[in-house]
Amino acid sequence: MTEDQLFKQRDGSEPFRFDASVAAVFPDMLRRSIPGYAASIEAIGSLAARFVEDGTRCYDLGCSLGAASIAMRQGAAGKRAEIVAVDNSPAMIERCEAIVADEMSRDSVSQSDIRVVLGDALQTEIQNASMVVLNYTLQFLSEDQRDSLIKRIFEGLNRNGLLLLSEKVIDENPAMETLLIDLHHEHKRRNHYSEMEISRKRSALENVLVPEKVSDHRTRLEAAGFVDIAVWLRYFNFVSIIAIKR
Ligand code: GEK
Repeated sequence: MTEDQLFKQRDGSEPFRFDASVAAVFPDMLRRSIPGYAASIEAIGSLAARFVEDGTRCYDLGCSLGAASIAMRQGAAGKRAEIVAVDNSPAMIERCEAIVADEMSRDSVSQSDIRVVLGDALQTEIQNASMVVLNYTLQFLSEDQRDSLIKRIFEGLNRNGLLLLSEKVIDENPAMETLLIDLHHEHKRRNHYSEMEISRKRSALENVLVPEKVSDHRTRLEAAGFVDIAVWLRYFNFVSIIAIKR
């Protein structure tokens, strides 16, 4: 795994983009930056085993290097579904294609294929879906785009289909928000990011990653039609939510 040293060089004045340098260090970046990331991938596998149905599609929107798609494929082993992995970053998709091809050649037990697509999640047609994953992707869209994507996901899900939505959030309580940010930064320092790297990345992500409150996510999911909604993971200011279409 190549070590993420991006913000040792970059000063954070340029907005964060998912370019080739980010794609090259991405697994290390997520592992050291997002508390609970590994748990989210593990749960995606377990949820796929329960929710993926034969003859349906699964979507991984903002798939990056395909970790969630591979977890879905492994979890859904024995089912024949099509997993559609979409990302609008050419650098991510180029690497994702190679990783997915390798996974499919090594694991021939699973009968589900992963189709890797360079494209915008907002333009992706969602149909006959038993499971949709938005693992830390919605936070990069504008508010209007978030509303319309969640509505389209609801419409494209089959009855009893599952949406998994993971996000960075802000706390309702400003004092707790300060504490949670501080705990997150401490987590990053423990994972060998320096104070300078943390602060530069924070600047680069300003207005690029815009977190909302858990209650905003719940309101949006309910407005789209979801009734059964639960936060299943929270680690500092990172949450993962599951919602089932009834
Ligand atoms: C994982 N889910 O490893 N359409 C498609 N992709 C997009 C869009 C869009 N409109 N906007 C952003 N992206 C992954 C991790 S990373 C999370 C997801 C992070 C893509 C973007 O190119 C990037 O690859 C991904 O969403 C977000 O489980 O870096 O914090």
